[in-house]
Amino acid sequence: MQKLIFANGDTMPAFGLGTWKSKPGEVYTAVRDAIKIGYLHIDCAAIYLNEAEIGNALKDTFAEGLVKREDLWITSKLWSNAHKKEEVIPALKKTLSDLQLEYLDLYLVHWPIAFKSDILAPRTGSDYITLEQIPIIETWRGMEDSLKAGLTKHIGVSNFSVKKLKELIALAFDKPEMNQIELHPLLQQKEMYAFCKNDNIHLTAYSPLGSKDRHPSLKSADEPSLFENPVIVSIAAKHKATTAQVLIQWAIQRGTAVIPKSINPERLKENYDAQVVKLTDSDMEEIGKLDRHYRFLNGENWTTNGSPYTLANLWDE
Ligand code: NDP
Ligand code: 1BO
Repeated sequence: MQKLIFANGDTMPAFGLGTWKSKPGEVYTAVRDAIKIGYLHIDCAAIYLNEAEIGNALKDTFAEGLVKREDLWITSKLWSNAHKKEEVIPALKKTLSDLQLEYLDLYLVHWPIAFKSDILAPRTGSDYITLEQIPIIETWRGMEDSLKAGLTKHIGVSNFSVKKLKELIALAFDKPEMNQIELHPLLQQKEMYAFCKNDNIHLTAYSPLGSKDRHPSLKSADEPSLFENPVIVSIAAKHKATTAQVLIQWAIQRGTAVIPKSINPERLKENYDAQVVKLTDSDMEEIGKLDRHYRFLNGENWTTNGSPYTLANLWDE
């Protein structure tokens, strides 16, 4: 399995399991099936509201002796209602308690967007807190404290622009080691990719298959389908692979981590087996031409009903 190497020598399996939208009642089996197949990296988040069930799956898997804690890479994310410095460690401790773990491998600031502490999903402008009121560096000091306390081995961010990364790096004592962002052939983020490569920040590709099970309120009309893209379809046919496998292996061959979500045992195996598909330089070049800066998760949901956030100040583009 391809690995991403961190500055201290720790290695993160490039291929992992996404768990957003995997409901309690589904995610226990999905995580157990995945680990039986060979998955060693699970992507979690407090806001997925399923960490307690993932914790049960991990506990039972460890008890069976299938894998040891140190064999797995577990990521989780700080939700936007705990951005005050003093809220970070309690939020991480809740995640650890739900996951029944002593430590995370990686803890990420989920979005560069803040809400009031009692808000899970903002409805009106007054539910939000601006980044002027709680600057990212304040949240980051809490992340640095959680690293110092040994509650996580690495810290990073998610959905950050190059501009926000630069501002954070300028003030951070401990640099972010990861930016988890939407990445797939229609959104290749080449400037971000080059910046992160140069600054030794790893990238994780989320929604690598186009996130088709998102709630309709998060979908745009006439979304393109990665699965029906003729270039991907034809490369898949050439390799006797599936389109999902080509999408996953494209991310791995780019040197990023990739975390496709599935709760279906056949698709979990299919996605895992993507790692044996080898794309040629010319396949990578053809896919490289598909970029159209198309976001499936475009962030519009954070910008309505009087929110102080806009697409321009979220993505800085
Ligand atoms: P994905 O792009 O992984 O797509 C998931 C969808 O694809 C589901 O409907 C799944 O269905 C289906 N699917 C999975 N495998 C296959 C296959 N081989 N063939 C056909 N369909 C397939 O979407 P996500 O948005 O879930 O992204 C992946 C993960 O990234 C998330 O689960 C989460 O962990 C992370 N993420 C992080 C974000 C962030 O803000 N940091 C934002 C978005 C995602 P089924 O389950 O039935 O197989
Ligand atoms: C609001 C979507 C979060 C997925 O990680």
